[in-house]
Amino acid sequence: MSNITFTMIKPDAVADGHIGAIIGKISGAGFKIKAMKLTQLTVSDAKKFYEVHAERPFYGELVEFMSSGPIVAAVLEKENAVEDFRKLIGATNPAEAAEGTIRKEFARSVGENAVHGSDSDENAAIEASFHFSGREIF
Ligand code: 3AN
Repeated sequence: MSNITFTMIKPDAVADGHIGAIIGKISGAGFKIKAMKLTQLTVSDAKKFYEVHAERPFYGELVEFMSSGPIVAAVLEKENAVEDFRKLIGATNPAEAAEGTIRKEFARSVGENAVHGSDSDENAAIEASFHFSGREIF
């Protein structure tokens, strides 16, 4: 599982009509789609998914935002997937994201920042199984 990462196209980017453009960038960068669905997190799903941030001041806002509308969840495969995907999405704050990155192009703000990308191989596996059963990953 070390060549996979997990992503979500967040409610801001879905509402802004960027699903197609973001998937195009992901595919163009050489990631293979192993699983994908349009879904919506409940408040309790979002709390659980972002549990590591429970003590951060923005946790409540993050949970509210991430459960506010549909998202696209996906599992992606590529050599060095976690690191390469984080490069493709850019810095958490779009104002600091490099030119050409997904967040630079599509994010609204540091909180509503268009896409999620796993931060480790271990979390990629945990996050993928949070959203997909074995038979939904190809
Ligand atoms: P990243 O998504 O770049 O790994 P994390 O793990 O530090 O960033 O933060 C997780 C999510 O929490 C971010 N994607 C963003 O939606 C939200 N977030 C991070 N920092 C802030 C902040 N200062 N204010 C509001 N929301 C934030």
